[in-house]
Amino acid sequence: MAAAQRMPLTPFVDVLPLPERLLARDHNGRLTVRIRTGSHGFHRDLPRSRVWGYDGTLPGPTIEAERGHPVRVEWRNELDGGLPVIVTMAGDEVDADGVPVQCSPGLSGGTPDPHAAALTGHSVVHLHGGLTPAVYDGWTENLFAPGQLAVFDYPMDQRATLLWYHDHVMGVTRFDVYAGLAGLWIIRDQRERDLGLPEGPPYEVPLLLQDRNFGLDEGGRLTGQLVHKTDPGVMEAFAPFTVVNGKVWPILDVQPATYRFRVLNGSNARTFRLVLLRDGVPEFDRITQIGTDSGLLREPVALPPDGLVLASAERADLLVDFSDLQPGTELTLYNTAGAPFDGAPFPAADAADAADLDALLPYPQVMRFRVVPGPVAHRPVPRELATDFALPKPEELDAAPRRAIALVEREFEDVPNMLTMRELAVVDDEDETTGPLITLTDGDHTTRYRAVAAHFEDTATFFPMLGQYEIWQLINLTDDTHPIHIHLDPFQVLARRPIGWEIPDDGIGDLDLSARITLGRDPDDELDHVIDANERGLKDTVRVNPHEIVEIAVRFHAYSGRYMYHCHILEHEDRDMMRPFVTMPPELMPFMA
Ligand SMILES: [Cu+2]
Repeated sequence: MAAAQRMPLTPFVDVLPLPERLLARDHNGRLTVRIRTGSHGFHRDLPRSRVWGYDGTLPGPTIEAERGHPVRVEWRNELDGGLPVIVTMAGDEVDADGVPVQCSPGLSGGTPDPHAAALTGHSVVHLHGGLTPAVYDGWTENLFAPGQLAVFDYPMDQRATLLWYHDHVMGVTRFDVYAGLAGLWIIRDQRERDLGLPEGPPYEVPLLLQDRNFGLDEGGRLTGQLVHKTDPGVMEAFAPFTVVNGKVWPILDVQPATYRFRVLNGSNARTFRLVLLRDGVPEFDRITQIGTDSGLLREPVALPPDGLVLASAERADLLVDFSDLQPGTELTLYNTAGAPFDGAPFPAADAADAADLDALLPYPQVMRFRVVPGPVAHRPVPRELATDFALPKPEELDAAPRRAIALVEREFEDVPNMLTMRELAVVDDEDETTGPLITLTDGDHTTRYRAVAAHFEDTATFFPMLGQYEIWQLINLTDDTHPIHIHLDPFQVLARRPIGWEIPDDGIGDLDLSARITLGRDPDDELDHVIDANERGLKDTVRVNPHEIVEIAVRFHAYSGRYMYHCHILEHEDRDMMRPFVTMPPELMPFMA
């Protein structure tokens, strides 16, 4: 483990900003959001940064809506000027001192990517987690240029939860979101009010976690220029500075009360594993998780012993009790997840020492809470939360179509790796043995598959029928964790199953894939492959760890059309880890060719 570096910016000096709230009910459900170039201060000691933001701000305004009350948003693209991010690939993975270049600011000898510099601000907005008709879902190729607008209708016929809206442009989502195009969207409903959960300030606080990097001037001083830097060995940008609601390492004054934190990991690629320390000791007992991606869990749960893991796009609804603490008490939130994240554990008690340059985690600090004088307001945690969902019944799963998807990384010499989702079709004919095959062996039983789709533009092969449960098997044949997101309806995690796999040399071609997969634990595999208690809710993004098959049950119910599913590591999504699927009403299925 390489030693920690000195922090180039003073931590915990900027107050945590709270994004502007845009309450749909105050505008009769009709909102206008201008997508604009803006100027943003990431830290007290940094020059201001040029950004792209919704309403020109970073994060964008938090839109708050009510279940059952539709919201119409006029998204006006008023961007001007080029992409406010310098995109570069450094020449080497480490600098002259042996420090990984992604742990440092500046370009590390890389040249600015001219194609990224030439981007002029085409946009399309996706409401992540929204039950949205296909025409308003933000199809990745349906762009609107500066000067154009899109009017999207969001029915809001879904459970209360924290969603987020962000850019989704084909091939460049990683740059547009990094430039600032992300904002929160909260849906509220009567169930949450009946439970007496905090709503709005001061006790409900959104926390949008991201990582960012900045340029250096000739004198080696930080500029505010946003830099998206990769290197020849790591295709994702893992930036050294953790930003919460747009500020690097902020501080929040809290009263001795119970707070509700709505946490989103909005990073391009970095996974967070959050640990709260007081005087160097983990403080898990004061944290209760009540909700996940698609709203309330059935019952409150404690955090996993190593900390709260959130991969890109995952959310957590937390109650944190500060009511017993004296004014002046400080608690610091740390991240212990190395990058690229592979699920490897890290003891929570060591969180303050989690800095690890080799794991591209130079500064584990996230933010600080400081207790200030105020009325003591302890709020009990409700024992029962959601009552509106259950696991699918066995008979519903017996009839469920099963779909298999292999996650595959194809390596190239001179361009970034290509990550694809290989949709697999069962090969029924025992005599069919020519060409590449994928075999999945479970004890005495072997299923043979062939890859039938690899790239986003390949023909759609998934046609889920509305109202019917499906089981999707996500098979990870890479060494990293991938957060897989499915648009439209949420899903439930049925199983995490350890696997071993072998891919022969040259086994990963363009559409071709040869692999031998065996259910059961690989001898070198140290992951526990459990479903965490906080994953037993309705999810829209699930982590698929190395050496693992994740099985989910999903049922699309309301809207027909062409949607997407993809890895939410934006560098993967943009390098082809995304595929379409088409939901269809049952009565149309007989007419599908
Ligand atoms: Cu991925």
